[in-house]
Amino acid sequence: MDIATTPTNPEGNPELADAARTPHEPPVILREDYRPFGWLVPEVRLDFDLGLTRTRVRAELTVQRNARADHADTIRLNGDGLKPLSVTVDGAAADWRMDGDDLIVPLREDAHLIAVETEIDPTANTQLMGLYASGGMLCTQCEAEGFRRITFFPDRPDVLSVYTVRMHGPKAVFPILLCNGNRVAEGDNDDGTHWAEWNDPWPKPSYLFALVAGDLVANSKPFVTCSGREVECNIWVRKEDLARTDHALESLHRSMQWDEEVFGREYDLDLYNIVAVSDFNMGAMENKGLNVFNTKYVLADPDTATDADFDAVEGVIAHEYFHNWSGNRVTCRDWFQLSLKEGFTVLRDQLFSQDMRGEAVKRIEDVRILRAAQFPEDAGPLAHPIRPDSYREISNFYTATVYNKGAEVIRMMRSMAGVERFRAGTDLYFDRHDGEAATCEDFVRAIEDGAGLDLAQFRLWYSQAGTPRVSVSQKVEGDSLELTLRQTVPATPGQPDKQPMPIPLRVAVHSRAAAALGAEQLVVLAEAERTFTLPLSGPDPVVSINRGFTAPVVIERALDREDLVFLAAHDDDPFARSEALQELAVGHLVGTASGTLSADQQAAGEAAIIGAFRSSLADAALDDAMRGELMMLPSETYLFEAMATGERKADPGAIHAAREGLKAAIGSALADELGALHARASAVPLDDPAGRGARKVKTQALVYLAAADPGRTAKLAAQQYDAADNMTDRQGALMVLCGLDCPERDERLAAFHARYKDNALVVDKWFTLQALSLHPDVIAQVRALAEHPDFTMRNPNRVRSLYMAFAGNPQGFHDASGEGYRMIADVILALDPINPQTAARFVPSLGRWRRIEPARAALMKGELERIMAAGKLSRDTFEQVSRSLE
Ligand code: 0A1
Ligand code: ZN
Repeated sequence: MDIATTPTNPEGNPELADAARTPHEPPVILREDYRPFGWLVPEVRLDFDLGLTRTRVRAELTVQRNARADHADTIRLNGDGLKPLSVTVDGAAADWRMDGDDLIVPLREDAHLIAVETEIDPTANTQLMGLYASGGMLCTQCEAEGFRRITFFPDRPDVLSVYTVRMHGPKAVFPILLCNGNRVAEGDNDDGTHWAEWNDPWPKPSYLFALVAGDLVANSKPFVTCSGREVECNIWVRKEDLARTDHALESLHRSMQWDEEVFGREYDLDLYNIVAVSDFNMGAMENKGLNVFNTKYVLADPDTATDADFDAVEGVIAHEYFHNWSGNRVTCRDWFQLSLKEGFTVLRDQLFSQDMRGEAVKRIEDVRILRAAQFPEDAGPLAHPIRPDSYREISNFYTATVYNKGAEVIRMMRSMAGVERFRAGTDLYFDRHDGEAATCEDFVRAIEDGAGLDLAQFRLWYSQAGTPRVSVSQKVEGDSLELTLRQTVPATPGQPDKQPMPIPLRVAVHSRAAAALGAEQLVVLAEAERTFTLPLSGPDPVVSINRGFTAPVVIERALDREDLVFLAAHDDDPFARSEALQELAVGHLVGTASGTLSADQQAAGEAAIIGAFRSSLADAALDDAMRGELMMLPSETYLFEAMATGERKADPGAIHAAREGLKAAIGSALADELGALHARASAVPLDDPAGRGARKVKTQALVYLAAADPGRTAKLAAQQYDAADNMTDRQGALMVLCGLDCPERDERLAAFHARYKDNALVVDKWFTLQALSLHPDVIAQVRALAEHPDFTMRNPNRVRSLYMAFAGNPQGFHDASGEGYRMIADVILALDPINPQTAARFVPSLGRWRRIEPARAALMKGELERIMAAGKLSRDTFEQVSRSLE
């Protein structure tokens, strides 16, 4: 069924909606059906009587007729699993009724006060949406539609209210009571309970509401804003975690400063609270003045967190902080506009991290993520535009497309406008829409007006799904180069025909013979085909294209091996250098896996890659952080994408064998150089400014050496493990050991668990390292780990640490027996009744079946059909599985 055309509408005629679906088929919500809500809710008062298994909620809503909406004689208050205990309008019992989960209240006048009481059981809330218990504390998650699990409310982002919240509960259980905004009053009662009242002066949608009650301590440090206001910044954690919060607090301060300097945004409350919780479906949540974070993105010290973990903490802290303007002060009109806040905020956090840690390496990392997560999504059954047109369950649209491609689309506007004009555009956007619930169209118009760009055709990036492919051909004409670019945007579900989109590409024409580098310029390919005339910098021109990855596209071209080697060694754009090496490896590996290379081509390809590796190992001008990037081969997922073009399908077994073969060839040809690199890097102390890069290449060296000589490398990896004074080295060594069949593996795994058994985040690493390993028995090992006393389906981090890691292990997941597929399907079925949001996130791995060779494809599809046949699926899982089978 084509979901985009299913004739159902939740705000429309309920009889029609019900008739159009089977009992298990949730309705489709369409972007074009948006209507303003009939009522404004300028003020909300909430009163919580808190308990872990019983919380009473009394809500008072001041409502006023919305002059901009059609007249309504009722108000629909969304609910999810709630029963109204009492409903009054202006103090008198109301004549309410239920429509499904929603409460319908008749209203006659233009303004009313509605009061509703509900009761909830936070401990029974395993979905972790709404108010739930985690490790003895209470916390909330309301985005996207969790507030309706707390109280009846118009739970949509275009209803903005000022909240006043009173919390009351036993002081011994909940010594700390937090909510959005500022604490305005607090007090103790004689019966061992206490209370606090909070007020948030900034009108906000219900999805930004948050409440936390628990036994917490804070790491605090004030931040003074550019206008001289002091902001109290707190990171709240359990007492035993306090020592690992400095990095998060410093990251928050750096983010606050950066947003003032780079986007002109100042913080707007006197308090900024961040709370870490160990049960959380996602990374973190930007609730106004009270962010709730997964512990994974708060806690870090060198003994328990890797360098990559430190970066992730900094990036997520920044992301949530930046939402205060891009998301909270200017929010989304409806959930179809999600990329308005998410795409923009991802771009902002990427630019921040580039400034903190270096542009080139961060850009390479971000592109790697885009290719690993978003390109496959855009090429599969779940492809959708960054501004989707329909959904059944909005939680399924917190995707790499909305987030990461959304960021790339805004980055393209920035590249076309230039940094200063782009800033004028974002200034205008914030000025124009402050306090509003805006649309993607509002954003584009503000950039057009503020930056002086014509984005008429560019808007197609918001409505068309699919990764454009740009093919390149070239011809020398006198002293110029004629560069012909052709674009196609592939068909995606519901979008068979596409129009050409403006594609900005930074290009330079180098000369191999003269070893000369050409000047860079920006070209914009807006037509299906166009020829650009560019100056030559000498004979033998080599085009460096999509430098810095200006556009999220696939470049198709057949460059000579020698040209790629030249670019890998000499291009002045570091991104383009790494790209050339990737291109070299992709061509060789896909050719090897599909059996299209002659023995000579095979040998020459391998020699070229080894030569390029040797040059980057020897290049004294490179720092280790960049060298580490150049040493990374394309991932197997990315190789699947490259192999599955046209009629050709991806063969996971052949790709895996080709990639492992290349690793072994590199490891044996460069054994001396890699051994020397490992020794040099091992001598760099932890706190040395060069330490991070050194740690990165140290483990990289082990990876190649292990593929070539497992026995010797097991000893070296065990030495690295034993000598480690930080988690980066320890985890790197253990990762390599996990793929080997040797006694060192089991000994170090046991030692690691014994050392960290009380630290949940590190135990997660212990599960992940084994689930991701190259060990031939990985499936049996994962099965055994699921029986380990530390494993539980109730904690999303733990579930992901084992099963999400396994679903991302190409060798195990794509085992020809189909056992990997079965295991993931079993997880989806077991998890769906407990936590549907997390269950549905496993579906895309099976959903890629159409691009995989027929034997495995049949097994994958069979598992999806088995899930579908089980019936009684959540909205989340139903939507993902049904789209994957269409
Ligand atoms: N807005 C958050 C992401 C988020 C979305 C849904 C959630 O529900 C479980 C939680 C968090 C962000 O972009 O950081
Ligand atoms: Zn976000």
